[in-house]
This record gives sequence, structure tokens and C-alpha cells, in this order.
Amino acid sequence: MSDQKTQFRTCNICEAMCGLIVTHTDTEVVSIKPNPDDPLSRGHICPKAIALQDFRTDPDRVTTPLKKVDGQFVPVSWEEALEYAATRIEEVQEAHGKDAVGVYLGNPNAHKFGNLLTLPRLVKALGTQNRYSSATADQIPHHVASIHMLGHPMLIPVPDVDRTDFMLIIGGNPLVSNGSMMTAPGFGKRMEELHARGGRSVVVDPRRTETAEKASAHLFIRPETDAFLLLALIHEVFATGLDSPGALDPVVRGRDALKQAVQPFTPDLAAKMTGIDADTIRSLAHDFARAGSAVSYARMGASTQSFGALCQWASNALNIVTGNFDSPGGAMFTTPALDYVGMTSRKGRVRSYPEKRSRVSGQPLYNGEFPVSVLAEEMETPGEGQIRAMVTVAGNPVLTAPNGLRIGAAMEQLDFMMSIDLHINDTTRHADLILPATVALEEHVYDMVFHSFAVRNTAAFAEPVFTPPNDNPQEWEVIARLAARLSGSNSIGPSPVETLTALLPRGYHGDRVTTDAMLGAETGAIDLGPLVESIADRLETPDGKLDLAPEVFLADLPRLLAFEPPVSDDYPLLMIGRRQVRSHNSWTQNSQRLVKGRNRCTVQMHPADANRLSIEDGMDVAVLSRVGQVTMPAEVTDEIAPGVVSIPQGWGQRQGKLTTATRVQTISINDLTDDTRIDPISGNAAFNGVPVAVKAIA
Ligand SMILES: Nc1nc2c(c(=O)[nH]1)N[C@H]1C(S)=C(S)[C@@H](COP(=O)(O)OP(=O)(O)OC[C@H]3O[C@@H](n4cnc5c(=O)[nH]c(N)nc54)[C@H](O)[C@@H]3O)O[C@H]1N2
Ligand SMILES: Nc1nc2c(c(=O)[nH]1)N[C@H]1C(S)=C(S)[C@@H](COP(=O)(O)OP(=O)(O)OC[C@H]3O[C@@H](n4cnc5c(=O)[nH]c(N)nc54)[C@H](O)[C@@H]3O)O[C@H]1N2
Ligand code: SF4
Ligand SMILES: [Mo]
Repeated sequence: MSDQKTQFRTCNICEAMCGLIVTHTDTEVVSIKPNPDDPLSRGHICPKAIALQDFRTDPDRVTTPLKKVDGQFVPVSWEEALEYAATRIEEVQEAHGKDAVGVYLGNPNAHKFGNLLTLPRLVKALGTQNRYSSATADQIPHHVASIHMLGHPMLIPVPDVDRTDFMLIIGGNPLVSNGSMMTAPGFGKRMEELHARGGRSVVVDPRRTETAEKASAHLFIRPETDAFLLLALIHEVFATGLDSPGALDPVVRGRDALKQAVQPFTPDLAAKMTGIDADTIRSLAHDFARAGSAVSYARMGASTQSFGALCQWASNALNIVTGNFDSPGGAMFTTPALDYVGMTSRKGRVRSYPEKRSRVSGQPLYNGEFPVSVLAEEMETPGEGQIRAMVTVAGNPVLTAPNGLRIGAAMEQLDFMMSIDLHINDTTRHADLILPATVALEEHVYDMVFHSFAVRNTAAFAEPVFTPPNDNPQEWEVIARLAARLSGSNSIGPSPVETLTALLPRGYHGDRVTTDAMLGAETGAIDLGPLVESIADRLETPDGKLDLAPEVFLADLPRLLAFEPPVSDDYPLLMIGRRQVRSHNSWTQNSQRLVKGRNRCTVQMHPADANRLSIEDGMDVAVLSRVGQVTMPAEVTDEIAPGVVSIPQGWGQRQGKLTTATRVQTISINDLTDDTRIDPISGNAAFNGVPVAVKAIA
């Protein structure tokens, strides 16, 4: 017992950045507990934090480089592996050009500052335009709204949850997800505090979610009709003279254009499209505009849909016209210790958007990345620029991208594929080479991304707890070594901690935040206070104004007006996804402590739909879409709106290696989602509102 040590640490599985207290020996975790004094998470954690230790000791974890020989993975040395990777990539690029290699960067990269600081070197060394990431299956509409309205993709407004009087949540379930593009650990408690100070919360969602259960009110909405609701709220605000310019008025332009653009979007039209009655919409607009402060927060449900970009624009616009932008209790901006926006400032540079369009189907490229929805066709379709080799880092698109099986089949045809990952899984099994990664407890932690989206400014840093298995290099070093080898350099460059140390003094808090100061913080993190008004000086649009009515969104409104729900006789129901507390995207399902218990991979449907189809709770049913078919248990519940079905994302591990003793048979929702359903403005996958049929199995 004497050699036990205790460390403060930020959990970096999801965006919530919960403060942990990790007690450990040199080789084992003794306990992982919440840090009650963390200024952001205030003692909140979820069951996944405890599972951090499982990812390290997972018996199925890849712990040596694996090379595929005659269809079997065999261990090889790091030297051989890196040489093999570089040689094969160079062969493909010499024969077919730089763009013949595609890169896919998955979600865990966003949580690892070592990866974030070294991946640009790898991408540069590869020199390919064929870049993809999970962002286009997630939040690219937020960036597109910020680019056009504020001039920088990372100037993302964050709801000032802790001070607002009225929170409108559209298509987010932060009680389960703990917030996204809104780092808000312990959201349930924050919501209770909102209600306790006399405030209100309204959730708009086709499912009565865990968040909806706790909210002041829940409104069921038809999938993909949120833009009608948001624009009708703006319409009503203008129509009743409830718009209030606020302190930002001198820097805002496009108010009249917005007012004119929302003319057709009356509460009556919204009622017809959304299924929410017109009077409810009118009162919602009045309550929102009259509240002391209010904030509209639109997330996954409103971004992974055919009108994702319009939704994010309209949600921002509603906050702006009601004077709830960059003001306490409204949508605000962080001033983080590591100032990512400042580091990548575009002030004074005029750019045109989208930056490019994809080769095969002309979908838009933003932030240097093509939509993941076009990845399969870019591998399949011959011609100059065809992808013939892939590099994936911490990504599992076969389970997480729409029509994932099509991506898997295309990967099988590649000349070469390599992955940096923890597992042989549905994606990496197609690779010729897998390089092992280090896991959280083996690495330094500083959150480069999510401090930028947090409801409070804080900063925390921790050192590795354990050494990696087999003395493996840190993941950043693997990336840096491959990049160096490909660019013919002898140096792997500065370490992420060196870079972080150099960048912090240039951020908003100067010398106050250093790695030493963070390590020495008595509460485990430095509290930098609540969000402050800051946007007027930070706008990066060419004319320095905040644009309420960018042409790209106005030009998309006729498409919205022409929208009809995509149901047909063959596929009469609309499918949406759901998240669950004990599962994180596609990669935590190997933790026994998280997956134990009943099979949670069920298709939820309303009793009225179940009755009509002679389906009973617990029965196995077939779910069919244009692209695929699965069999899974039905869960009959009035949690879900009639006409809608819900399937959780992240399940369906087919690969034998992801095996826990009692693992249940699950399916992947992305065997059903359709890669041709895309938001044409942002290129984001439209996971919501996929037309499906559900059938009882004899
Ligand atoms: N436990 C857990 N936490 C997670 C994750 C996880 O897998 N597990 N994943 C993390 C990641 S990567 C992210 S991006 C975040 C996402 O965080 P959230 O945005 O909170 O994600 P979801 O829980 O998917 O919530 C989306 C909601 O939108 C609803 N919805 C679906 N279609 C529509 C629609 O057309 N309109 C409206 N209004 N609502 C709709 C769904 O019913 C669902 O309740 O969560 C993060 N946190
Ligand atoms: N239908 C539907 N599909 C969705 C969603 C949805 O709501 N509905 N959500 C979307 C969203 S929001 C997201 S973010 C994407 C996520 O999509 P991805 O980023 O493609 O998937 P993840 O499940 O996060 O998979 C991460 C991969 O990284 C590996 N991994 C985990 N930790 C590490 C590490 O530290 N290093 C390395 N090198 N590898 C690691 C895992 O083994 C796994 O292979 O999925 C999207 N897909
Ligand atoms: S909510 Fe997210 S950050 Fe917090 S403990 Fe759970 S997984 Fe970790
Ligand atoms: Mo995500």
C-alpha cells in the first residue's frame, strides 16, 4: 500500500472533461473517483471514467505492430512496421499521385492533444487532398455556420448554461452525452440549478429523452423539420416586435435580409411540418424573447440531418436577434488558455467557400476535409484522384459512417491500408498494417479542443500514470516517426508537451497557465472563471461584421420550403439514432463493466406502430432501409414519437477480436443509414430521418 500514488486527471473519453482522482500503484489502478473540487465538473463523473483502466488492460488490445501476411495478422518490429508503411505509401503515390492516399481521422484524436499536434505533420507529409474525419458525421454544420457568420470555424458559441434563464435544447441529449459543442459535465445538476433559480428548459426531440424527462417541457418534433421551427421562432420574434438589438448591434449586419428571409416561415407552416401546434410555437417565441436571458442550443439531432447547416445558422440567428449572443446567459464564447482561434486566425484573408468539391459527386469540402459520406465512392470510382490506399488514425468508419459496409467493401479493394488503433475491428481488419496506440492513462492530458467549447474557462494538465505495454512509443511519436520517414527527415520534431509549453503563454491567460501551474493547482485545475463578452473584437469575417444573413443559407431556403418527409410505402417509418450512458461511440464495448446487463441495442418504436405491425416488446424484428437490413429486438415504448424508430449508434462489432465473455449480439445502425442522404450545404451525413421499414419475423 505504501507505494500508492494519487493524481488529478481529466477524463478524455467524451467532451465533458470531468475531473478525476486516480489512485494507483506502478502497475495497477486502485481507484478512479470524481474530483469534487474540479471547478468545471464539480464532482461529476459517469461509469465510463472507471472503465479508463479497462482500455489499458483489455485482452484484445493490439500491443505490437501487426502486419497482414497471407490474410493473418502477425507481430513485427516497429522498425519493420514503419519501413513497410512508408514504402507501401510511397509506391502508391509514385504510381498514382499524392491524392491516391486517403486519410481518415476519427473522434478520439480530438481528445488527445499529442495526436492533434502531430497529425498535421503526417497529413503534410502525405500531401494528399483526400482527407476525411468524423467531423462530417457530426458537427461540420456548426463550423459552417461559424465560418459564414463569424469568419472562423472554431468561433463556436457555447450556451452559458450556468447563468441562463431559459434554455431551448433542440436535438441534444446532454443528460446522456454530457454535452457536445458544449462541455457541460453533470448537465442534469446544471439543469436542476437552472430550474431552482426560476428558469425554464424546453427540449425539442422526436424522443422523450433522459434530458426531456427532466426539462420543464418537451415537444415531440418530426425528424428533420427543426429548421421550420427555428425560422418560425425568428419570424414570430420579428412579427411581434420582440427583437432586441443588444450590445452587438453595431457589428451585426443582415438584419433586414433575415427578416425578409423568414417571412414565409410562419408558425402555421412550422406547425404543419413539425407537428408542434402553432400556438405553442408562438408562445415559445414570446417566452424565449422575454426571458431575462435565453439560449437556443441545437446539436446532433439538428446537425446530422438534411438541413444541418440551416439549423445551426437559424439557432445562432435566434440568439442574436433576441439579444442573447455574447451576453451572459445567452450563447457565449470561451477564452481558453490555449487560444486555437488566435493561433489559426484568418483575419484579413478573403476565402471562398466551400473550399472545393468532391471528385465524384461534387459534395462540399470545408476545413480541408471531404464528407465521409463520399469516402466509399472516392475509393470505388476509377480516374485521377481515386483513393487506392488509406491511412486511418483512431477511426472506425465501417461502424460510424453512413452505409459503413460499403466503405468496408471498398477498403478490401485497396492497394494498401494502415491503421493506428487499439483493436482489430470492423475497420482495421481491412488494413495491411496496424500500429498500436497508447491509451489515456499512458499519456499526458491537456484538452486542446474542448476547453474551447466549455461552459466555464478552466485549464488542467496531467502526466502519464503508466508506461505503455512492450515499451511501445507514445501514439504521438508513432505519428511523428511515420511523418518524418515519409518526408525524409531525421527529426521527429518537438514533443506535444514542448509545443504546449510554447503555446500557452500566447493564449488568453498568458503566464498564469503553465504546465507547472496546472500540475500544482490545488483543485486539480485552474479556474479561469465564467465566460466573458468577447466576440466584437474577435470577428474574422472580411468586413469585421457579424453576418446574420449569409447568402449561402438564404439560397438554401427554397430547398427547405420544398421539403417533404421522405417516407414511402416501402419504408414508412423514420429512423433516428440514440446515445447511451454506458457506451461511447464504437469502441468502449469491450469493457465488461460497461456492457454487462441486458442488450441495450434495441429498436424503439411507438405502441401504435407496433400494434399495426403485430410487433410485441422484446420480439426480434427485421429493420430494412434502401441500403441494408438487420435483425434486432424491438422495444415498444411511448418514449418515441409515432412514425419514428430509434436505434443506438456505436454497436454491431462483428469482428471476433472485440469479445467480452458475455457479449451480446448487436447490430450497427450504419448498416441502415444511407450515404446519399447528405446536407448539401455542409456535406454532413444526414443520419436522422432515414426511411425504414420494420417487420415482425415469423
Ligand atoms: N454516453 C455517451 N456520451 C457521448 C457519446 C456516446 O457515444 N456515448 N458520444 C459523444 C459524441 S462523439 C457526441 S458528438 C455527442 C453528441 O451529443 P448529443 O448531441 O447530445 O447527442 P445525442 O444523444 O445523439 O442526441 C441527439 C438527439 O437528437 C434527437 N434527434 C434525432 N433526430 C432529430 C431531429 O430530426 N430533430 C431533433 N430535434 N432531434 C432529433 C435524438 O433523439 C437525440 O435525443 O455525445 C458525446 N457523448
Ligand atoms: N448513425 C449514427 N452514426 C454516427 C453517429 C450517430 O449519432 N448516429 N455519431 C457520429 C459521431 S458524433 C461521431 S464523433 C462518429 C465517431 O466516428 P469514429 O471516430 O470513426 O469512431 P469511434 O467509435 O470514435 O472510433 C474510434 C476508433 O479509434 C480507436 N481508438 C480509441 N481510442 C484510441 C486511441 O487513443 N488511439 C487510437 N489510435 N485509436 C483509438 C477505436 O478502437 C476505434 O477504432 O460517429 C458518427 N456516427
Ligand atoms: S462524462 Fe465523459 S468526461 Fe465525464 S467521466 Fe464520463 S466519459 Fe469521462
Ligand atoms: Mo461526435
